[in-house]
Order: sequence, then structure tokens, then C-alpha cells
Amino acid sequence: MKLVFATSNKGKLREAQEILGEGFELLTPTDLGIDSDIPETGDTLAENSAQKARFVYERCGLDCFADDTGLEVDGLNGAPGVHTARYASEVAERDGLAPVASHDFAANIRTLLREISLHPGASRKARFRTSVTLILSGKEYSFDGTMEGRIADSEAGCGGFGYDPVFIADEYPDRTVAEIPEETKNSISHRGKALRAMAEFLKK
Ligand code: ITT
Repeated sequence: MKLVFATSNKGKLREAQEILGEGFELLTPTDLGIDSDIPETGDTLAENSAQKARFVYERCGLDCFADDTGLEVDGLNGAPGVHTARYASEVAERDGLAPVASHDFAANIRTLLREISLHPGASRKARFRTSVTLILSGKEYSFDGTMEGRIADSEAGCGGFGYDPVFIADEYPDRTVAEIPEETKNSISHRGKALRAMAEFLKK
């Protein structure tokens, strides 16, 4: 089955292809000549994933899905949450520091570790949440997934992407997600759960 995945994140695309398997051929907006930045201005992950999927569906009319993911840290009152991709740039703006590009993974991780260190004793318990919106023949469906864990004291590992070097999943408590094989991550991850639910739905 051919589906457009409304993403520009290569890590997400690689994981989604591996999770969904050979029965799914994923195209990206770039493959279809859609080069404009896809807006994400919602207040929730669900609003953002719907916004991304609709943006692409309106331009190509093909069945498609989008993934919006957030990292919630208990000791930071749920931050960065819906602001996960642009955390460093928003904190820099808040603190009057030099501007940082959004989606700067290294800066996002540095900011997260710094913000937690400013709250000694605060809980490092955290979770990734993914909201997936599928548009199939014009109708919308949503699927969710969560991976529980905690924020490590420092970065470790070079697998995965994004915040994986500082996230320790409950299932593998002695290493970060960037230190476990991608297949293992996909078997327990927020994205794995949401996309397997979508695949089950599509197979019916
Ligand atoms: P899209 O094009 O799909 O919107 P994005 O990178 O903007 O890609 P999000 O808005 O969902 O994606 O941003 C969430 C950020 O959270 C993303 O930039 C990553 O840094 C991080 N992230 C998402 N999934 C992750 C995962 O499985 N492991 C670690 N970090 C992840």
C-alpha cells in the first residue's frame, strides 16, 4: 500500500518504514514536489499531526499520515511537550540569549539537561508521546503511542535521533535509547505503538 508520510524528519521516516514493513511504500512530501515548510501551530500533538496531514492531503489528494511527537518531563511540569522540536530556541528567546535554530538536536539536548539541573531533586521521569493522524479517502483517523522512561544525567549513544541519547526507557533501564538497536526501540516506542495500531486498522 502506498502512503504519503507528511514529514521532513529522516529519523522518523526510517523508523516508520521499518515499523510498517514491506507491505507499505512510504512517499514523502519532497518526493511529490511539496517543498514548503509544513506548519505546526496547534496547542496539542493531536492538532499538530492533523494540521500536517491535512496540509499534505490538500496538496496531493493521496492517502497520507503525519506524526507529531512530544517529550514530557515530570520535573519540568510536562515541558518541552508540544514545543519539543523548538525547545532550545524558545528557552533562548525566554532568557534573552542568542537565537538558536529550531530542530537543533544538540542544542535541544543541552537545554533539556540544563533546565533539569536548575531544579535539583525534580523528577526526571519522562515520556515520549506520539499522535498520528491518518487521512484515508478524505476521512481522518487518529492513533497514539507512549514510551515511559526517564531523562539520563548525560548523553550516551549514537543510535536513533533527537532526544534518544538522553532518554532511558523503562524496559532497558541501564542504557539510553540511542544505545539500543533501532529494531528494539521500535518494538517499545511511542511511534512503534501508534504506527502498529494504524497498520492493524489498515489491514482490516
Ligand atoms: P516533522 O517534519 O514530522 O514535523 P519534526 O522533527 O518537526 O518532524 P515533531 O514536530 O514531531 O517532528 O518534533 C518532535 C521533536 O522531538 C523532533 O524534532 C525530535 O527532536 C524529537 N523526537 C521525535 N521523535 C523522537 C524519537 O523517537 N526519539 C527522540 N526524539 C524524538
